Amino acid sequence: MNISVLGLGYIGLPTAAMLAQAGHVVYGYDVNGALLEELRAGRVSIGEPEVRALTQAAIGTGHLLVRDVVPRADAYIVCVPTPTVGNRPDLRCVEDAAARIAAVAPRGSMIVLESTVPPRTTERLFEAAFASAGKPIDEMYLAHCPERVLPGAIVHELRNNARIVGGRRPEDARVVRKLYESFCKGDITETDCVTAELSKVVENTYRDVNIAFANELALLAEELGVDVWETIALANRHPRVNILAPGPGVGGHCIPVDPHFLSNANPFVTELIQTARRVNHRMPYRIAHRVCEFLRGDVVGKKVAIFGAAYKRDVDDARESPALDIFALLRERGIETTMYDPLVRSCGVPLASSTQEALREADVLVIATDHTQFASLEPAEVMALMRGRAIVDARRMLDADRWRRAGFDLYVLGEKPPVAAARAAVA
Ligand code: SAJ
Repeated sequence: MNISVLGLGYIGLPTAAMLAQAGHVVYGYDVNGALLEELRAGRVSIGEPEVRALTQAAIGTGHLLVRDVVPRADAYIVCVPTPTVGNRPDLRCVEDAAARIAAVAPRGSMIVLESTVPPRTTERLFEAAFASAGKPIDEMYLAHCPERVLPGAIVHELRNNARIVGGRRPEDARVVRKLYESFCKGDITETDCVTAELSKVVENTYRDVNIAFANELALLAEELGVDVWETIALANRHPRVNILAPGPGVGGHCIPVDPHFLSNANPFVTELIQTARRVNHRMPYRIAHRVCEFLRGDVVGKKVAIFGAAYKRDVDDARESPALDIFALLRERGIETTMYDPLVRSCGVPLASSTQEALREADVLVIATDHTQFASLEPAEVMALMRGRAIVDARRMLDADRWRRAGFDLYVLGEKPPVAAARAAVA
């Protein structure tokens, strides 16, 4: 089959490469000309190592071809961003993709929207685009097949995850399912468009609500002097309980965004969803507050080092990262703050180039992201560089006993305080 993939980002590029590997001829299109140039030259600078390898192989075999315009094809797969602006969905990229497809799609072609969208978006936008182009949408096969891959394991999940194909009509789902069967080993379930749209947004909202519950428990457990991590581990031994982990907030381009698609649909019946969002949104404030407690309000001349800019462990992506919020909050309070992340290349704030540079003369170290690399930090080396002895571990990543034995004063989110430890670590 000839397939046009629109949007060559975190989802579109590996999907295009996977389709090419499955034997299709894939045309990759993106509005970012610089990205197209890079790909044309065989350079793949975005994505995880497995994604880069798969893409390079697909370009090498000639099955993945980069195009400046959307070509005619048997199938179109849309993987463009759907952000929120002021908590409201911004669907301009989907509208643009729909117009480009409507201009070229021959009769009988398949159109699949993978981008996460508010319920009822797929049919509404594509029907409008085809009406504007003067083409009957009934002659196309239209479906929403939401992407579900976990950043950090994209290639594996693209190949193995179960998929939902929501067709505009039952036959649309049936036809599109065949395309996905050509590269996806997971179960594929057919449904209608709006159910597929809703189920995707619900998956991410469920996770947001679950994490908010864990975060609320962490703060409550601190008040009660109980360890939330032990409490959650014990509760999760119940066969029907699965509470996620507390942390400094919820980042990434999906989970903090998608619940707004539901609360926008009806603000009056989505109170739980909105509250969960607020609980998670305020976590960076709690972490910044803990830092200020260590500094005892005296911020003049003080320095804080934040380790981790990425929104979660072992990814290079800092979109919506709570670490950036903590950074901004500390800076707003007049505290000199540096940030270090071995994986993130750019995130809108200057990053220190080494652990040494970030830690030198720091009064407080904040662990905002639990990158595997940070596990090898040595207390003695950190102590030799820092001026203070205070650590805020928002991920419970460090071996607290070991660091305390080495002389550090640690605050660990949700941990039972060791003793009413005098927070005298900052000189
Ligand atoms: N987080 C916690 N506690 C946890 C788990 C996560 O605080 O127990 C935080 C992370 O640190 C991170 C944020 O939540 O800041 C989101 O991370 P994540 O790993 O939960 O999710 P994403 O955004 O990387 O990927 C999610 C996935 N959705 C679900 O698991 C339901 C993925 O499968 C989706 O494809 C992806 O969103 C998407 O693109 O929609």
